[in-house]
Amino acid sequence: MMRSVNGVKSAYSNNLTRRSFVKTVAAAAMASISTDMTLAARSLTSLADKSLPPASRPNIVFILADDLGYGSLNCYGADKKHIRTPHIDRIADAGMRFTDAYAPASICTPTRYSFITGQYTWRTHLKSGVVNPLDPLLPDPDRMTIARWLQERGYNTAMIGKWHLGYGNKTPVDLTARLSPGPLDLGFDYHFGVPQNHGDMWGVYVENDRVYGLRSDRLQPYSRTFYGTKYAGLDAPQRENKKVMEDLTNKSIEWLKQQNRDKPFFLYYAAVAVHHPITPSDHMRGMSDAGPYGDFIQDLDMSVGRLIETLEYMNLMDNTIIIFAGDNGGDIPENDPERPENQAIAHGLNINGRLRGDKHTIWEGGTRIPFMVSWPGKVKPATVSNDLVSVMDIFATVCEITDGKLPAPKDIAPDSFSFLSSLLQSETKQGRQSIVMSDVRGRLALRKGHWKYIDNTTGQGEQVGRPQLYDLAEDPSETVNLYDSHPEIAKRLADELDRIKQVQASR
Ligand SMILES: [Ca+2]
Repeated sequence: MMRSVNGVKSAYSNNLTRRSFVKTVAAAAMASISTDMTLAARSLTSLADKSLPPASRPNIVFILADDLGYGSLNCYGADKKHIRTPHIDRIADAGMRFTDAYAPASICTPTRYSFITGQYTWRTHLKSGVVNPLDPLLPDPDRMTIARWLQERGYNTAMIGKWHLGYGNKTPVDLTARLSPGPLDLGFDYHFGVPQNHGDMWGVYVENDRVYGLRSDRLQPYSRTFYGTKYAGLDAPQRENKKVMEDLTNKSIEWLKQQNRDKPFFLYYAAVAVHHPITPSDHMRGMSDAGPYGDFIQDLDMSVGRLIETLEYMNLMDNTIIIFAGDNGGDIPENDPERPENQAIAHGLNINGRLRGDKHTIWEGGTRIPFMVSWPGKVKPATVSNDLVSVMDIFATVCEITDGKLPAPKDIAPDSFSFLSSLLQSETKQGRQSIVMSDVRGRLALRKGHWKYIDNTTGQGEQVGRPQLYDLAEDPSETVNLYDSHPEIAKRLADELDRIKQVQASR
């Protein structure tokens, strides 16, 4: 199962084996006999019983990468001569890797909204684009979220990392006041966040409902962000771009170290890598063979490794589901060969694999994402699924895992389909049959089976070009528009897209 990556992975796994062995011996010596027997019994049950108990409480760690392309991991085809991603690959080795997973949109905010609520973002007032740095909280605190769902079932919950869903209830948000409503009002017990991304105008972290380390309400804006906007100038510790991944990972590890076997936990870890600005850590600089962008991908991988290692040292892995996903496709800046993304391409890295388009676009390169799930004793190691799944589906899947059934879609997770049957390779496949995706302007597309229909109306009602139809089985790079030659298929998909738009819940 473990492949040798120029010796990297084999050495890593040997180390882990040795560490795990030491840890096991130490744990066994310390544990009381009764605890030991309980653990052994639980472990035997999970191995023998492939059908899920009516209610189970595994720990859940969801790792969301930012702007990570479909071709930017070794387990999704990136050549090891360009970049090395041994830790993320290990999740695929230990569990199931999905080939046809989608973000609900090709930009940051809608994917994060849909993960938390199980609802398409275009059902809200946000018909295109993202939440801006001074916008209020997008999710309605009265709506059930995945975090509150788990909190109500006894989980400790935390959101650490890129938030990008706004704070407060007015525009512009008062950065020096209490940032409420926010993540704590959506079911998270703890929050340590980067408001938008590590290049944003806030320049600081948020802890729970305050700017982290805020000393006074004095503002002293100076210097400009990556985007040319003035920094807010808050009187608080300023983020250092190249250290943000490490800071977020350290905070996550601190939080994980407070967890134990007695109470389940849910960690939503949202990395800022590999969104621009491309700011690899000092440690990783020059270690990849694809320039700074490759180094930044490897920083992401290193953080994932540190999280997994923590769970392993704490002996929590056997009851922990790890889900890893991208939030949208890789970003390929136009007309600027100096940008690190384009340097990586020049080195030979296919950021989005062979898919057409990139972040912001309606093409597969904008919305098809790396997605994998490990769950010891439940998900068979090193399996690959081509079932249609979405980041938005994690909510319903979690509902089925914790309750053994799904809540009515009218109120909870209305566009979320459980993929538990895919994970467990059940004989009766359920899951979703189609998925809607949107681009930066709110233009929608529908994938059903191997067909993809692209509508030509934006979220603001403008017409762009003509409708399109692609056969992804024959033409995964979306090169030949079949709209004119297959009008009946195009109409069938267009009708389904209309139907999903009209109803309140597509599940
Ligand atoms: Ca993103």
